[in-house]
Amino acid sequence: TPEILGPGAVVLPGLVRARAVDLLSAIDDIVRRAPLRHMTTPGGGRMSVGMSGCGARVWVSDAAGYRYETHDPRTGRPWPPMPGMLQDIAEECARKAGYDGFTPDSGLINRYGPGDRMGLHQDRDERRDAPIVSISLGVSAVFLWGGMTRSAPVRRIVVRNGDVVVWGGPSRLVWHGIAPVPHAQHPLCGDVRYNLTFRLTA
Ligand code: MD5
Ligand code: FE
Repeated sequence: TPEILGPGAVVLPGLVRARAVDLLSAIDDIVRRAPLRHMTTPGGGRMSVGMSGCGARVWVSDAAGYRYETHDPRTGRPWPPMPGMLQDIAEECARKAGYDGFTPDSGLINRYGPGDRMGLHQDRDERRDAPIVSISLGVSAVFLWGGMTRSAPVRRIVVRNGDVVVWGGPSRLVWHGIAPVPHAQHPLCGDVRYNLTFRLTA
């Protein structure tokens, strides 16, 4: 039973849970070729989340700012291509949320260890006329769903292994984040939470 978060924003609980093992093995393949790393923010902070990705372009952050890059700055190589399975799952998730024909060109991987978090932010660096599909794997976390301004009230939504969140349209620029991930164990991931987000960047 989908839950509506707001206009254009939907939670699809457990939609990909039966495919979690395949998704985690796709993540493993990608991070073997493009290792997870802690990016630096323009303000000089170190992100607690480990990041990598696949597809034509992947989001990076460093002292110069936020942007999408075609090559992994750490290896100098192009990012691993997006596996067809991931492309297909992202398209299916978007369709079930009411967005037909979503063809992401970027798959971002976020890895959260115990206590890691992502502060409230907006995703402003990619196409805003396309939705974002987010898949949660491993340890449960609390997703922070704010409003159109930084100071709007925040809803707390538990996201579990296999849950999918899709948002676009009027909700595309909603402020959001992830509360510190609890010290917990998941049979497939140990004490780790992974988030996969699919976006259109060009
Ligand atoms: C995560 N990732 O679980 C979080 C939340 C990110 C990011 O925020 O930018 O990689 S995934 C849910 C999400 C992502 C992007 C936008 C919105 C929600 N939203 O507008 O509500 O690692
Ligand atoms: Fe985000």
